[in-house]
Amino acid sequence: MERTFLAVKPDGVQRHLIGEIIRRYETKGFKLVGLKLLQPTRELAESHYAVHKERPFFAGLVDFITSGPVVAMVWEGDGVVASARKIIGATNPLTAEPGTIRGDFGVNIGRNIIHGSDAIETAQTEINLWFKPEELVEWQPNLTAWV
Ligand code: 3AN
Repeated sequence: MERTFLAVKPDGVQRHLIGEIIRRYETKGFKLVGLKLLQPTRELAESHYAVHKERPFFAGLVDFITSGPVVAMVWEGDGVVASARKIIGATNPLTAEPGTIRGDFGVNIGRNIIHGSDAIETAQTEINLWFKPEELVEWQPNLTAWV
């Protein structure tokens, strides 16, 4: 089953958007299989954003992502990588469509609330970087047991 890595960035945590963001993926129908709050080390942040290391915003990006707690998540479902990106919206919150997370809550490209893997292979790399195998939970809902 396809999986993606999502992270509520320090701005999203500090603006109390954790619940709102989780709600969007839960109600869409994806399954949460990994979840933790952590303050990333510089080593983790530099590995995560390694593709951007030559970009002028790299140092600021690493400073920002390590500045406070982040909610790291793994979500599972058919087509979850592309769908999660659609729910997030464009990189620049000013051009992100209303109805997307960035379109609804952000104004600043350097403070764009949430990260989502951009491809299936990237998702696998990011999941392995942020989570140990034993931190991911395989589970099936038992919808008849609770009603
Ligand atoms: P996305 O998060 O939409 O995949 P990327 O991968 O192009 O966007 O960029 C990774 C992160 O780098 C963005 N989420 C944003 O926080 C930051 N970033 C991208 N472009 C800029 C920029 N021009 N100035 C500052 N930060 C940027």
